[in-house]
Amino acid sequence: MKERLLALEKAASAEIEEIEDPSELEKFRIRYLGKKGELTILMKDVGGLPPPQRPEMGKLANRIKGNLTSRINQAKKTLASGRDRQKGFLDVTLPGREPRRGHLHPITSVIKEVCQIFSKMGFRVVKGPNVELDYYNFEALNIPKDHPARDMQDTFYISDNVVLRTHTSPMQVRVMETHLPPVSVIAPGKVYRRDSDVSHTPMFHQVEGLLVDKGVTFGDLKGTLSGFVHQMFGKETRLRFRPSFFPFTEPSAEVDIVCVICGGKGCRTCSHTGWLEILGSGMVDPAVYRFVEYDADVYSGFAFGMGIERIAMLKYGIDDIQLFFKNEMRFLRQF
Ligand code: 2U9
Repeated sequence: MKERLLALEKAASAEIEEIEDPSELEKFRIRYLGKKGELTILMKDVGGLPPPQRPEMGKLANRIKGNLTSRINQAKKTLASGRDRQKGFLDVTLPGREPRRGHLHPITSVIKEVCQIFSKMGFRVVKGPNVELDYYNFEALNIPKDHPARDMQDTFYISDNVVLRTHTSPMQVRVMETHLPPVSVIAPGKVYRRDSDVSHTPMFHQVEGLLVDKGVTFGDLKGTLSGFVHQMFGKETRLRFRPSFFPFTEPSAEVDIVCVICGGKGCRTCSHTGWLEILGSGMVDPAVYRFVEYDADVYSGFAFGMGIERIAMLKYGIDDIQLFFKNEMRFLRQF
C-alpha cells in the first residue's frame, strides 16, 4: 500500500507541473481526487487493511491528499492570472504610465549650441570624412612630413597616406578648394589622436571655424570670438587673447576665460592662474592659401578651433573626460 501511495504522489506531482490551462487542471483534480479518483480509491482500500497497518497508511494518504489539494488550488490561481495577461486584460481605470523621455548626449547638445551661435553670425555648417588623406590632414595645413607638430597630433594610420583625422581642419581645406571667398564655415565632428588620460580620449569632438574674405583683420577675429564666449558662457565673462603658435595660423592666439570655479582668484582647476584656456585661433597663414590657390595678397581670414569635451567640462563642472563615454545613465541623466 505504501508503495502504491508514494508512486501515486510522484506521478501526480510530475503531471501537475505540465498543466497549462484550467480545464486540464479540473480533469486532473477529478482523476485523483474525484469520487472515483485514484487517490479516493486508494483511501478506501486503506479502510480494508488489517487494523495495525491502518493508522500509518491513513496518515500517509491524508498527507498526500492535503498536499495535492493545496497544489491544485495554487495552480488554479497561477493559471487564472496568466490567462488574464494572455487575453490582454486591461484595467481602463488605472492611471496612464508616462513614457520615459530620452534626451541628447551632453556632447551633442554642446556641439549644437556652438553651431547655433556661429550659424546666427552667418557661418555655414559643413561635415566631412573622419578617414582622411594625409594631404588634407597635415600637408595642406602647413604640416609637412618632418614637422614636429606631427608628434603632438599622432594618430591612427590606415595606410602611409590615409589617417583618422586629428582635427576637422581638412574640411576647411576642402571647402576652400571648391569655393572662392567669401567663405565662412564651421566644421563640427569627431577627431582622433594617440592620447588617453583624465583630460584626453583617443576620440573627441571639435568645432572649428574659418572665415576668409577681402580685408579681414585680427579685430574681426577678436570680435567674433568675444561674441561667441559671451553667448556661450554669459555676457559678463571676461576673456583674454594670449599669443600662441599653430603651423596653420600666423599670428596665433589662445583664448582664455576667467576661471568659472574661482572667478579669477586662482584654484586647482585653473592651476592657480585664474584663467582657463577654451579655444585656439589665428589669422590663416599665407602658406595655407598657396595649397588652395587663393591669392594671399588679396584675401585674408581667421580660423579657430575648440575641443567640445573641454567646453562641456568647464560649462558643467565635470572633472573626468572619460565620463562622457561610459554610457552611465546616472551621469548622463543630469544634462
Ligand atoms: C584651416 C586653417 C586654419 C584651426 C585652428 C586651433 C587654432 C586650435 C585646438 C583647440 C583645442 C585643437 O581641440 S584642440 O586640441 N585648435 O587651437 N585650430 S586655429 O585653424 C585652421 C583650420 C583650417 C584651413
